[in-house]
Amino acid sequence: MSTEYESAKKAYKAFGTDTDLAIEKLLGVPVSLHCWQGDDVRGFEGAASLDGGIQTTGNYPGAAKGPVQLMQDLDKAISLIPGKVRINVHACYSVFNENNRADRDSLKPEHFAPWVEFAKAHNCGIDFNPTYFSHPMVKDGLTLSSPDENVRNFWIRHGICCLRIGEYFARETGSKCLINFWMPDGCKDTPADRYSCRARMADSLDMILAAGYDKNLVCISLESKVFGIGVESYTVGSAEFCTSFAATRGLVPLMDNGHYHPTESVADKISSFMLFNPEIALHVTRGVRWDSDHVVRFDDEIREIALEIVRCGDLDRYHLALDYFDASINRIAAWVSGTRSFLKALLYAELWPNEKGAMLQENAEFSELLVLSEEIKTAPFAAVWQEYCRRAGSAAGMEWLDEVKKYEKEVLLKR
Ligand code: RNT
Ligand code: ZN
Repeated sequence: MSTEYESAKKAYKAFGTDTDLAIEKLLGVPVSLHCWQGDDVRGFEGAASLDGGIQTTGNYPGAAKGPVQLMQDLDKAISLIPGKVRINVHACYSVFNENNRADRDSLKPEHFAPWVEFAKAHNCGIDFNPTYFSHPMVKDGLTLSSPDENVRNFWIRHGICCLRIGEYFARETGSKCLINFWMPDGCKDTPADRYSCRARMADSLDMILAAGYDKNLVCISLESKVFGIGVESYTVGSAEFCTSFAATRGLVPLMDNGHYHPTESVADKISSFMLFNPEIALHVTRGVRWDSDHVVRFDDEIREIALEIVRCGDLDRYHLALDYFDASINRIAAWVSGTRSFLKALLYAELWPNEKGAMLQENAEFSELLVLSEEIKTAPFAAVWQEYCRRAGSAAGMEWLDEVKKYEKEVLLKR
């Protein structure tokens, strides 16, 4: 333990927080790492381009091609992230051989066996996402809400396949799998009939749920969105749609903080969801103007979200996942930096004198609350972060980037 840490511990104690306790707590919290940062959301099906209202920009060299490279890169990223992780896999990351190719509506657990192997090697759980984009059966921008019964049934079958795959992940890893449904369905221009689309979406989701799933093995979340590129005027799975559907079917609501109007605060929404749901899920990301998927930074928005996470309930009631993709910088650096920034925010939130703050608010001592909120910002956070990294067996400073640069030279640039 460094002398810097010893003095930081004292400084935080003066604010009423215990740094050792904060570190211990955070070391037990898993963050779900999105596999799609490593290959610009391309997947392993040979998709020509990404659609569904999301886009990656940039052509930094070394993007992973195929499962071997992606898992090798993810392995590198995990080795540089301090703390516990899970892996978050999308259905378009199925691994086929010559004999078992299958379309999205007939995917089987065996197509994901290499992911189970990877998770076992890292002693971590797996979360899963049906892939409702980058596929010829997305017709006129619609999947589960399509008026074409062929299209709709195809995607219903896809959803059901994914339930089985999630159960398989949970059985194999011994850890419950979160299956997150996000559908890009929407319209570029003002629709004439919002209601029918939403009714079909609800009916399709109900048909998927009617196939049944083992609640001990999986939980299902529904992710809302306000708009996407090319679907600017209407998104079927809006906040109200997803929140209401999840609440009435016992699903977990998922908020992606890039999926709201820019002045809306996901931090503000967390307490309401936590009041009415046993568990909630988050996609932690960074919205910049029209894009919802920039690399997470240790910024005000993320700190505020982390503070609310810590203040609103036990950390095991949250499913915390990352969701961003940047093809303009080293993809492993993006993975590691974004995850470390989120972990920093969680540590920052654990160190905040939350109880004291709540008491000051209750007593209407707003001057002191303001001063406390400002003073805590300059508390010796770096020393506690360094100690956290040390206990997690990772480098605290920029040393990890040297590893990434070495890997880039030796592996990525040779691809
Ligand atoms: C898109 C959603 C969704 C995707 C991933 C790839 O806006 O955030 O979660 O990013 O499923
Ligand atoms: Zn998301």
